[in-house]
Amino acid sequence: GVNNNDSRGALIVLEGLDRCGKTSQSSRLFPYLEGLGHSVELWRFPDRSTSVGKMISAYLSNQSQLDDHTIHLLFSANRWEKRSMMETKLKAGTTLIVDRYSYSGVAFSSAKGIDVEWCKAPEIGLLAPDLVLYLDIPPEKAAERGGYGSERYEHLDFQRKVAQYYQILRDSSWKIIDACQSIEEVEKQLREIVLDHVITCHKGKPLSLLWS
Ligand code: 2DT
Repeated sequence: GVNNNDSRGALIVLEGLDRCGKTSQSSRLFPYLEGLGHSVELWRFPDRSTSVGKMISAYLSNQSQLDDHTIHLLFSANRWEKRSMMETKLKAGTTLIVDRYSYSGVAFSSAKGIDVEWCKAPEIGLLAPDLVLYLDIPPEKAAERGGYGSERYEHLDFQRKVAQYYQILRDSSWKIIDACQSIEEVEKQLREIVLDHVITCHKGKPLSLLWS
């Protein structure tokens, strides 16, 4: 690898509506960075493999019902249970490409009518991403892409609300990518931005915490 002992990995988060292309783009970034000799892992939230993750998965597939606040805290707990592993990996020089993070947590729960600040509170102290890539697509366009699956949030009306809350959460550090472009064009733009950030983190940019 290209890492020396004291260089850390980058925490790179992909966000966006359902069907915006996050998952395919994450899986394209992975071999790209690996091919350049970087240590890299692909993560996603919710992580459905843990016991908390299994509760979340049952909820999303409508096999269980939970109060909106309760499921919000479970999504947050699912990030907290991975926090120390995340820090260990980053400090060991591994770059993490993460498909959804706290911004999904806040945007989706706020879209149900829960107060934004309440939604942010349990996320305070989680590791802040070095880079947030927002794959921007109008909800109507996303809905046209092979349609939604059968999970709880996969409805146009709800996705419209989520888009509004992503809008409120985004700050000037986010990189907004037009996700209506071809897969190849989006991939090309992501590669440039991501590589730049990986190198900055290797040079010793300190880790920071949410929300900052
Ligand atoms: P996937 O389809 O990407 O597996 O997402 N969600 C996700 C939340 O409501 N809160 C969260 O904290 C996270 C990470 C977004 C499953 C759905 O779960 C939503 C879509």
